[in-house]
Amino acid sequence: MSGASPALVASGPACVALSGGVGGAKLALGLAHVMDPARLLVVANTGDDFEHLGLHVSPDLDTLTYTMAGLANAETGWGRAGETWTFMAALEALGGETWFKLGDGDLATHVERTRRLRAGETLGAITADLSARLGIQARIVPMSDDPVRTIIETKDGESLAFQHYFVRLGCAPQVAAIRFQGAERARPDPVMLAALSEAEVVVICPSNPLISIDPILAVPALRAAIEATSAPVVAVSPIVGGRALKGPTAKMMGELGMAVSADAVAGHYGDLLDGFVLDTADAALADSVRRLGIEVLVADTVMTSLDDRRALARRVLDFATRLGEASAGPQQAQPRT
Ligand code: FO1
Repeated sequence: MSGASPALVASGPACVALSGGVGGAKLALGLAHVMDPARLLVVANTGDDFEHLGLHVSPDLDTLTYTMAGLANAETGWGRAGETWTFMAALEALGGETWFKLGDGDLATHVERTRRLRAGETLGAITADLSARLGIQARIVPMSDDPVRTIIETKDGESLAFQHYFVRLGCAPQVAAIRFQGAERARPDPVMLAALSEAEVVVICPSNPLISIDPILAVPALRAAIEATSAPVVAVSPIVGGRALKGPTAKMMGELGMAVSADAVAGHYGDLLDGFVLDTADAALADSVRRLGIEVLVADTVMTSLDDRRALARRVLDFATRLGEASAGPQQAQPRT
């Protein structure tokens, strides 16, 4: 945003958002449109990352970056719009692995990220530079520069790297457990910890809680910083009317014995939350969420247009700000114990 007053920009991000894939990126874009984007820091899940064809692929970082840059493929929710597939066709002809589709433009991202990682740059530094080159003013930060890999333990005893479960096997295997390999040793970027200490609002975007948000919360110092922040923490339900809008969220929740409902997601995040945003279709669940000690906003959470994203972002920020003011009240806001 040109001409933003130095005080505004220098005061650090007012909002820290946690995001995974498609749903989260949509709200992150909405947030960037309704506030000073220089005060928005989006923490991206990297548990989906994997080595493929000798390349380091970071799907959720790329979905976020492409979405925030207006380059995302709206149909698939991943990769770039207007893609060509010459590389994939040539690879097929050579008998290479083509189950994970890499468009020609998208391939440039993986080649350049891999080159820079091998040259010793951190994932965070590379992400900041690629974002700046795409004109993105909000900050996109990987949850850690250390490797964290989501592993799906299936009911027939297999351990699957996430993309093999999600893409190669099309989420067919029954999930028995989900692990985040390396999370216990992963350190968050200090930029994120500083942002969380200065944040006025923390938003958990409507991403899959199990495979997009849980990996982020599995980074110990990051979860601790969210628990310690005096900023209100608000999550937007990824489940509407008992269904996930996209992806395997509902199937995985069911297989893990969770109720496939918006209030089950609120319970899953538990005492991290000050507020939860339910879709109007789930207004009847408001009391069961309030009984968890979590304030509720009922809103239209299905985002199909950019206006929907902006409208939801504005409502979420207003809701969180009201919670912040309410908790600030006469006594100073107490850091979460
Ligand atoms: N998802 C698919 O279902 N099929 C694909 O071929 C595929 C390729 C792909 C390439 C780059 C990228 O950044 C994402 C890609 N995805 C694909 C989506 C990806 O598996 C998911 O976006 C996340 O890992 C889960 O949100």
